[in-house]
Amino acid sequence: MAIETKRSFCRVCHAACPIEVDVLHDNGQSRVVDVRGVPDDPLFEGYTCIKGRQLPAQINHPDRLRSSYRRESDGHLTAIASTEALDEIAAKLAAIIEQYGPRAVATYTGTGGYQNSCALESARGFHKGIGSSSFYTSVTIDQPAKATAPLRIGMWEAGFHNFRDADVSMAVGYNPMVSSYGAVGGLQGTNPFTKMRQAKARGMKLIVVDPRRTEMATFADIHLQVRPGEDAALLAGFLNIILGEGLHDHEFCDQWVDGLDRLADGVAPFTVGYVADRCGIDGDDLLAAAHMFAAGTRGSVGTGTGPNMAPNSSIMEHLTLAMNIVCGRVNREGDRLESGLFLYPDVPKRAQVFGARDPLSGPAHRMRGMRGIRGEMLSSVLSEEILEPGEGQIRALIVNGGNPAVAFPDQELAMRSLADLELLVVVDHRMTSTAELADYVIAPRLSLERADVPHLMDRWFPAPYTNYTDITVEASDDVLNEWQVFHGLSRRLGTSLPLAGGDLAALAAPTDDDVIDLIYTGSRMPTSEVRAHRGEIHEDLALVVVAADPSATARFSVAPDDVLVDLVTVRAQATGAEILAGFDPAVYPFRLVSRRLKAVLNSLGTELPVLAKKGTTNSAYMNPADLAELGVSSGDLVEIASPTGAVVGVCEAAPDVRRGVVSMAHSWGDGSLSDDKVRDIGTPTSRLTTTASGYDAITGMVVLSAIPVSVRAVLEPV
Ligand SMILES: Nc1nc2c(c(=O)[nH]1)N[C@H]1C(S)=C(S)[C@@H](COP(=O)(O)OP(=O)(O)OC[C@H]3O[C@@H](n4cnc5c(=O)[nH]c(N)nc54)[C@H](O)[C@@H]3O)O[C@H]1N2
Ligand SMILES: Nc1nc2c(c(=O)[nH]1)N[C@H]1C(S)=C(S)[C@@H](COP(=O)(O)OP(=O)(O)OC[C@H]3O[C@@H](n4cnc5c(=O)[nH]c(N)nc54)[C@H](O)[C@@H]3O)O[C@H]1N2
Ligand code: SF4
Ligand SMILES: [Mo]
Repeated sequence: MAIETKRSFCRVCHAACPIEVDVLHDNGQSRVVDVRGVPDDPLFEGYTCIKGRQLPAQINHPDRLRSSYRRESDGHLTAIASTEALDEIAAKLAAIIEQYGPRAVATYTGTGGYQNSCALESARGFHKGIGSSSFYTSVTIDQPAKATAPLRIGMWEAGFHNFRDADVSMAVGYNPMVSSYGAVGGLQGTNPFTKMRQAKARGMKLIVVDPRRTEMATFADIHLQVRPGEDAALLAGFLNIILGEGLHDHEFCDQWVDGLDRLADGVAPFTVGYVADRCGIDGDDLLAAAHMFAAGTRGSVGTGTGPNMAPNSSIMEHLTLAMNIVCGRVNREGDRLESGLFLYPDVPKRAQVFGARDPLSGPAHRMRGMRGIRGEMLSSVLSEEILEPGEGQIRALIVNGGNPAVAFPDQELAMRSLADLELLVVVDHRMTSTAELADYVIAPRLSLERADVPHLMDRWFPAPYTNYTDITVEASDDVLNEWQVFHGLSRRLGTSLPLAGGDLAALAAPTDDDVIDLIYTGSRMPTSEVRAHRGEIHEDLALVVVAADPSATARFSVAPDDVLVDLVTVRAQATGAEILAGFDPAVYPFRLVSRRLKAVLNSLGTELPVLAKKGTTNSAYMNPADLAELGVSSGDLVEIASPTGAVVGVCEAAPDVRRGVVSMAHSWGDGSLSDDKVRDIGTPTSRLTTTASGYDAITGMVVLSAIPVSVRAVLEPV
């Protein structure tokens, strides 16, 4: 028996915290027994969270799926070899492509797939090979306006100001202390509490806009505890103050911005009194926050899932970018960028605008005139693409580390569509509500069984930092890295799987490292060098902004016609909730907002004993005064109803939640569409959401936060 300690990084969420892993070697068998942070890591300084520290429990879990399964005609699942599963799936895909064409084959890469640097790109390559545009990911039910808003307004090649040297930072609806997510230019989840304390110590001012007094808001100089769903009006109000008082960066705007006067006119009706009233905040606080932001010299405003899931998300994101632009919060020549962007091509970062373009340029959906974004189709439309007969109907779906049965909008519709498929393949290590509907389940290698690079954080690390992990422990079961699924299918179908460096399908038996090399071919730092620099900051390789091309003429477009129309539309609403059909303010006085919980990652977590101790239900957190008015106490059941659905939740008094707000995590419960077991498994808030109204005209994003709801006590027993 011997214990070997290895370095790796956690991939439960995107944050990629470096870890030390103890592997016990005993009788030819290897087992992960402990995981800790790495105290001498220069960026994370030992930081990990409770989820990451449960990696041994996850990898060794008795219920973990360790082989592939096939659904038999009597409905039960039989364990089969993965090669047999891939043979049968490939044969079915070939028949579906033959009968309906390649568009009928879709994949959906969810949050689980996203944590593997090889999963997403191999799925994308698989689609290119078979010629199917039906490529879906969780991005389009997360914050799709982040991809489209910069197209509509234009981009600054060198990006907005960073957090590390900001003298003011404004966070609209994100909470990195729990989520590890940070808006671009915001606090990233690499040791967030320490980094926030350091920023405050150097005098940074913080403005937080959130209906909840979040862990982040406790550090704020000004916390605008807004009524949810009115952020577009709020940001228009900020711009009205800034432009009205001439607090913007005149010189920068003269050189780089088109439409400033039109924007000023467009936001003029969003007066302090109007906005304060609509958002339920104090007008003086709004003025103080706008002055505080404008008085800064460095630092930016960024948004998270809260406002991006709320009504009016595209115009909200546009106004956020516009605030940074008019205040000139862009990196100038000679400025240093935070991250090193080592895994992506070495493109010089110039101090100039990349002009606006049509955000609606992706492949067409068959519904509502929607279009995909940057080569991806919209997950908010996937259920309808499955159910709607006719040419292009989706008949086969490969779910790659996702759980649409509880995560997709309109749970009833999502369940019906999953059941309607001719072929559903789920790659997951757990028997999720989605896997329960699958024709085939393929068990994946888990993170410590894969080689990887931190492909998401490479763009977001607040320092030019690289990391890499080998396979920490060899998997002993018949489990596959996600790329092996797509590689195996492509080879059986005889199609290519193009990656940046060549065709993966041309290789008979590639390794994880071969795949990483093919995906990141042409990267700023060659993968061979990345492998040699694990957990290192490269100050000497920091990206420094270069001068604009003297011939650069592109300018930001802050007030195109459609933005002005959007502003008129928002101003005409009494509340953002109006965009949902069936909304009646008298019937639905509350707003249900999304949130993240420390111990779980969307639907992942409570299968692990330590995490289950943190709670087995997604409590409906509400202000104690609201509970008192409803005549309920913590632990009581409440029925929460929106215009299109209802759930039963367990309420919990939370003084940090604004009155009139229900703060509840998503993707809990199961596919049963009932809440008999709500105390044990929670309930999916997706049942309260709809794809039929309120969706964003550009991104198709549906309202997943600031959902208008009624709340009433439920008499037990349920
Ligand atoms: N109402 C409402 N709906 C929402 C949201 C909300 O706030 N409110 N949030 C939205 C957002 S932001 C997102 S991202 C989506 C989430 O939607 P999904 O990504 O579809 O849901 P998850 O529960 O994260 O599913 C991830 C799955 O990956 C599996 N998994 C974990 N590790 C691995 C691995 O290594 N390999 C494989 N193959 N699988 C693995 C897990 O077991 C889990 O079942 O939900 C969206 N839906
Ligand atoms: N521990 C943990 N970490 C996670 C996840 C998890 O489930 N658990 N999920 C991961 C995923 S998939 C994602 S996308 C990221 C998301 O990362 P974040 O965007 O940081 O997500 P949250 O922590 O939910 O923060 C959203 C905040 O928005 C607020 N909010 C809700 N509605 C509104 C609104 O209408 N207006 C305003 N201004 N605020 C509003 C909520 O109160 C909440 O504090 O987190 C990732 N990290
Ligand atoms: S924040 Fe937690 S779950 Fe995410 S990578 Fe770090 S340790 Fe893992
Ligand atoms: Mo997400």
